[in-house]
Amino acid sequence: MDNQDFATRQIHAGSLERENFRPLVMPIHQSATFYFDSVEQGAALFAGEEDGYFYTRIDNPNQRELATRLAELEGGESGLVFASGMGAISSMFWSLVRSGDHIIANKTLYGCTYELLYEGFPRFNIDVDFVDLSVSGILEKFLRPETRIVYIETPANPNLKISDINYLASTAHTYNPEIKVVVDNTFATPYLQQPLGLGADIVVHSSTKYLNGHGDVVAGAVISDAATIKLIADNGLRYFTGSVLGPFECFLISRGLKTLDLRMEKHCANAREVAEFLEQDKRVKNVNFPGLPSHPAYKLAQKQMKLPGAMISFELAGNKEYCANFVNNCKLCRCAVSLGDAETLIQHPASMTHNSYSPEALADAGIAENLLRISVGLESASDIIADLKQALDHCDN
Ligand code: 7XF
Repeated sequence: MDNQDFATRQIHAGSLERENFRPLVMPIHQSATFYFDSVEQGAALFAGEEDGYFYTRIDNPNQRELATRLAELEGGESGLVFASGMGAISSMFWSLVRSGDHIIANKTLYGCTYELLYEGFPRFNIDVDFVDLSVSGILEKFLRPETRIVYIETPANPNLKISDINYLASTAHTYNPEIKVVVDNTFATPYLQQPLGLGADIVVHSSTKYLNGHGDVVAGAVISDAATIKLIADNGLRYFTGSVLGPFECFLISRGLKTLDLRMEKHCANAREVAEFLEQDKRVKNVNFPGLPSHPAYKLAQKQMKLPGAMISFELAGNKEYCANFVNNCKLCRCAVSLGDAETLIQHPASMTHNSYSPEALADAGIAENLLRISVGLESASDIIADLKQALDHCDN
């Protein structure tokens, strides 16, 4: 080293062997590339003849550990992590569909997923039917030989409709075992609901939400059988989207995941209290929360989910301006999109998360202009309720 130039030494001096530490927590492998022992070893890695890391768009220890943990929690063979929920969803779709295929999707979906299916895929001669898949006995009417994917969110964003995963999976697979039934499990998380165990083939996530839980990361995940995940890794992630999750984001999500059960229990307990408060207030027209006996799928939610979750949507007995006035007067509850954070967040789906829907499509999906959505946080339930109550009182004056 002594006789090397400054420019060389500032890069190489003091380099430690990389494999001899034993940290308890997985370190952040913030490296784009990994060096080979030899040309032959590099070639073997590229050819898939040897397991290991060579480039972070393909694999990285932080990605692999997080994906493996998520797969384990969802009861799947294998997993992949992505730079966003949309990265996960689009990488999954692009890997599985081709021109001429048909997709059956739930009518109620997060706005950008809807846009991908409504605006994006028809450009590539992929036909999509939007169906209210919470209705029992409806799927049979839309299945056809070209159907490749059945896609749902349950509970659905933002109206909290529940679809029967077991019924949808068995109906689709009886018609054609090759059909992939895909469930966006973002609202429930694997702590509350495990779609693969109910017969679904693929689970997708926006890990931005409860999985990370702290509102400081945008990320996504897909979990499925090993062959499907390999296909999505080799196609969707590697060259269709390149939507790779950075090692630091993996680290943060792995950290958040350690408390998923504790957070979900508190989120859900708080949400039940908030939903009960909203339902008894005359200024609230109706409340969508799978944990209320008034929810149309109350029984199914009990069967399919460990707890009813912590997302609530509700219509106020007033117009859009009344709703805006209410939200503008919330103090503790922040007006923001996203969900699953420690902070309680409230937003107006028709103009925010679901503004990609036309007014007709909003009405068809039951997303009224006076519908608000609340992601109940981890604060004290009584403080959240007091804030909502004072904002409602304010609207009356
Ligand atoms: O790409 P993202 O990590 O934002 O995830 C997209 C996504 C996928 N599935 C569901 C059920 C989602 O809710 C989302 C994102 N939803 C946020 C929300 O509804 O507040 C997006 C804020 S515009």
